[in-house]
Amino acid sequence: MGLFSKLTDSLSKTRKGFVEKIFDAFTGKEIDDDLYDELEELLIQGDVGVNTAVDLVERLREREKTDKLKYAEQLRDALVDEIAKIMGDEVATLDLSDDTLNIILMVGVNGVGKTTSIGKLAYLLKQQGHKVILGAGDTFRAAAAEQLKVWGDRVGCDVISHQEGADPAAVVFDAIAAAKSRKCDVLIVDTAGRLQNKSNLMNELSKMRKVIDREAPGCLKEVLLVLDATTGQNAISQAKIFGDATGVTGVILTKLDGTAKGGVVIGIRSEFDLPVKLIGTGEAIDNLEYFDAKAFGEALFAGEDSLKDKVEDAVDEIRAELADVIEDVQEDLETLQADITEEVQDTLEDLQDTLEEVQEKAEEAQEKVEEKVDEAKKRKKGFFGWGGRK
Ligand SMILES: Nc1nc2c(ncn2[C@@H]2O[C@H](COP(=O)(O)OP(=O)(O)OP(=O)(O)O)[C@@H](O)[C@H]2O)c(=O)[nH]1
Ligand SMILES: [Mg+2]
Repeated sequence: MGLFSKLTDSLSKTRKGFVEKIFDAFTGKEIDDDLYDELEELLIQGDVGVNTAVDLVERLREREKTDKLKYAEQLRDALVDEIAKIMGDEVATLDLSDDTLNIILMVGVNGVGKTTSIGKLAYLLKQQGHKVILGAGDTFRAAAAEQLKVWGDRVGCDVISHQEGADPAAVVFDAIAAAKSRKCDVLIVDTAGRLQNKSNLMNELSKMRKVIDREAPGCLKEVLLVLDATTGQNAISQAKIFGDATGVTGVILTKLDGTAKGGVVIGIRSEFDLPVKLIGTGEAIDNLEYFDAKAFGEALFAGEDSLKDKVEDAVDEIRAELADVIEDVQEDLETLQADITEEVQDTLEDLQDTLEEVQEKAEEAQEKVEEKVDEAKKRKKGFFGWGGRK
């Protein structure tokens, strides 16, 4: 299955729950304030965020005026356009350098998919030729390091870990040393998603950053905020909190496969300066992709036809119907022709029969006449022979 179809597949819930609802609202209606209200409501429900929903409706009201739109279906095409403008058309990349160690820090609240995404990212980078090592910076949760080791085994890369409850900054210190001595060019560090409170979490993250700045200056290339798409609006508020406090450079949006809330990508894109760099589309090792805005937009609206497509489809349908009618008429004509030919043939045959009969009758009559003539001749002969003239 190609990348595009895999993405299309994983966005099927969003398409059904969000895109189709919006497009249904546009069917067979006139453009009026009620339609705009309904659309705004649906966009908010689809988790694009209130500001983005309001912004999109504003853009559409403008488009209605400038493009002189009349029908709801035309507005729908304009919506697809405007969303594409928000999404842009670049394909995300990670900001990695060829000459230094590249450190990637994964942050985000518990359960969003940090550890899983590290495993998948390690696999992706290994495929691209990088030598990857992992640091188990989540020392808060008992099974966290074990979970990362399972991923390390699966991908085939080393994992540096300490005991549960150890200082994560010390893990980072050791992981940097190991990365250098083992000549790895990428170190991905896992972090805890849950601590006693938010300020503890933020302090711990900044302590880890300090160690990186001291031990490997300039090597922290990405701080990736992992957000769970299924949480919709929560993901957007987490982006606000983490983005301000931890110097986040980009977002990994996970679990897009299991949610109808894929519209959240549009919200993150339009409301923050944060690029969505990677998206998680399943639990398997290869279910992580660089975010391709255009492919995402196309996959989101895959199967949803524009007004132009609809007109073209209708014309095609009429053409096909006409062709059917012509074919039927042709068939009827052929049958008619065959019927007539058969009838003419029958009539000809009948005529022939009649002719033959007439002929027979004529022959019979002839024979009879001849017989009569013969008889008469004989009688005449007898008459003269019997006492006739001497
Ligand atoms: N369907 C789906 N599930 C995912 C995806 N990414 C992660 N998960 C699942 O989400 C659950 C939590 O993932 P983890 O990687 O443990 O999350 P975490 O952020 O490390 O959680 P903590 O360590 O508790 O902070 C696991 O069951 C993963 O399999 C995804 O893209 N799609
Ligand atoms: Mg984890």
